[in-house]
Amino acid sequence: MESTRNKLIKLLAANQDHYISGQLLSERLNISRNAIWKHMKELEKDGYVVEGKSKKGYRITGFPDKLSENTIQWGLNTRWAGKTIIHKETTPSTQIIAHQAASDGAKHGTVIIADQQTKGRGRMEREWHSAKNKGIWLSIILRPAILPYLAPQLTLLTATVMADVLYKHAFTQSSIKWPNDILINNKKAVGILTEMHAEQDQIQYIVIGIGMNVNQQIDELPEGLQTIATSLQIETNKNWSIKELIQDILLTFEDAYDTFIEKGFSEVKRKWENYGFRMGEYISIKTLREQWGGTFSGIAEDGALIVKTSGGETKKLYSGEIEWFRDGENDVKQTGSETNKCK
Ligand code: BT5
Repeated sequence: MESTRNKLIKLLAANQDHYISGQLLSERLNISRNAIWKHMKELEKDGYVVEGKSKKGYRITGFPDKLSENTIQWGLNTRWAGKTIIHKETTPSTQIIAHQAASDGAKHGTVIIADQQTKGRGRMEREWHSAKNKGIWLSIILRPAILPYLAPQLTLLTATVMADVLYKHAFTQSSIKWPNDILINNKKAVGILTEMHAEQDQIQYIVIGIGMNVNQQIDELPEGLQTIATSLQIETNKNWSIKELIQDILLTFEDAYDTFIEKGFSEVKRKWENYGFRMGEYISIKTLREQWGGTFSGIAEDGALIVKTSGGETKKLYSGEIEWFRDGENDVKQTGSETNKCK
């Protein structure tokens, strides 16, 4: 059931340019006029500027910049993504809260967002740097009716969603580096972490974590990241609205997810391959046992990377060290790993 606050926010958002009477609000929401007044006071606490005039009613004239459940839901036109939002100013990791909420029964589409993470994590417990108010640190809880082995497809789907959002904001050069990094100008701007809880071949829930660097200046990134990471601010020299980007991500995600559930993986695969970093090029691969190379020719249904060797053999890669960057271009080697670490 949608909360009264959500309904109120929707009504106010749809009537931004005129007053809406307390009477009408109380009839629509089925609560007293005094209760409406109390909700307005709560919105003011969040930083909204509420104009209340006797005989005319209420109108919102000022919108806060900071993140909260209300500010994100204001103007969020999704059907299910982000209908419940848990916002924290600071938390070790939104993934931890999401797992807890999901095991307590949180609904499909519940979103956890933090201004700052003190123990943001990447795959294999790698660290994810998540400075206060500088980026998007969020987790989405999903309850898809798909088989657990298909879960990696949701990581790939999320990567295409993030690439689409960037493309829409004129980052036409962004690419997806297998399996889950989004690059702008060859530097990582977004990371994705998928964690799953499954029992007896049934997914209980999946948590998709998205980290996106937004408003960091270069010297606000840790030294070790300055040559390999970037942010929207670094790329464009302007400040971005984190709230609007979150809304955009949730809306784009919802559309892509619904299409995926309805029509399957083919659209995700097409999009992913379109954005794929070094697609069609020669890549060099090093595993514990051997070193080999071939042409990166696409992704498989199970999320594996497909490589065609010069001998004409097609191989699937799930983990191993890949030399993505040519000599001199960027002196980092990056490690690919199992496409999904499932809990
Ligand atoms: C990832 O892991 O890229 C997944 C990152 C997921 C972060 C989100 S934020 C919300 C949610 N809550 C969490 O606690 N996590 C998720 P991986 O592919 O393992 O990459 C980790 C590596 O990326 C690190 O070892 C660094 O080299 C690099 N890195 C760390 N912080 C970064 C940042 N802010 N921007 C770019 N690269 C970063």
